[in-house]
Amino acid sequence: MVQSYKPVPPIWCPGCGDFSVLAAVKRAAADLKIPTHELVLVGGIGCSGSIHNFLEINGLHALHGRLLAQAVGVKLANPSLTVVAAGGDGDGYAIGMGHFMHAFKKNASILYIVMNNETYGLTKGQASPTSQLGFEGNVEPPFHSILTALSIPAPNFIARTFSGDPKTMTAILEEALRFNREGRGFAFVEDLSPCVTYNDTYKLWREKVTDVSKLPGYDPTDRKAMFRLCLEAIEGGRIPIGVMHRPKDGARDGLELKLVGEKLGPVRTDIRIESNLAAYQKLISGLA
Ligand SMILES: Cc1ncc(C[n+]2csc(CCOP(=O)(O)OP(=O)(O)O)c2C)c(N)n1
Ligand code: SF4
Ligand SMILES: [Mg+2]
Repeated sequence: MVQSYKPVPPIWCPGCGDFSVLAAVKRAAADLKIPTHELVLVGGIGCSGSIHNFLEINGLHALHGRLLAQAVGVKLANPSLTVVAAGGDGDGYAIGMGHFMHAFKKNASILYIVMNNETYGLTKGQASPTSQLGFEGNVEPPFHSILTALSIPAPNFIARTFSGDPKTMTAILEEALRFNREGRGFAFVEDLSPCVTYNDTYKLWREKVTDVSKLPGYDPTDRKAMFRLCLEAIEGGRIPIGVMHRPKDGARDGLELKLVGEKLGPVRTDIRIESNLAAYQKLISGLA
């Protein structure tokens, strides 16, 4: 008998920014008509990382900071799947930083959503890599994921959304998922997702977010110009949001196409002994 796991109601605090991400992921998957059995969500560790428990899809709870490695593995095992990795700023930019950097370079066609609340929500509000100076005694300047993403010259899709604007977030997630489903590579979307319990930034962020597409000189195909535009916005005390990079050539450059090709991938490979005996015997005799 096949049994299906039923999603449970979210355990997040009322008003948590992660609710908008949940709604936008649901809406985007429905709009793109992605069958639920073809959608896999790999969650990180943190409040945000429990998102897959609230969706009727295939979910995997990764180790802290290791969700990208596992999501890339899922994609390579079966490239026909739509794979989303989702976690927090602590998960992605602290313990997971090594995987974060390499994900841009590897360029597997997966979507990575980071719910950035500038704190470790689950462990009760300590400073994270994106925390502002002074937050919980933090003496380090905040890490800027968008500037880092833009500094890696790879054909990725890069964007930032705000939980206070779920409609735009849905449109951006749809574009990111289409990008992945066309085999064009890695899509990174950071959502500004306030933690209403330990770092309620809704009011401040609403005042500070700046849609980059409205800035003079906006061109998301021009990496250098976008870096300058975002850096200037940050230095001017603004928080840039919107699509920051979109490769113009439409190349199908996903890692899975280079390593697995158009085939269905290892999970669909016939590994029965009787199917592979001749090849195995040939291999062994070659070693003798
Ligand atoms: C290896 C390991 N180290 C530390 C922890 C403790 N821990 C659990 S969640 C978390 C950080 C959560 O912050 P974030 O990723 O920003 O997610 P949020 O709860 O804010 O959504 C930490 C440090 C852990 N679970 N595993
Ligand atoms: S502690 Fe913060 S991040 Fe966690 S569910 Fe509550 S509001 Fe959301
Ligand atoms: Mg966090």
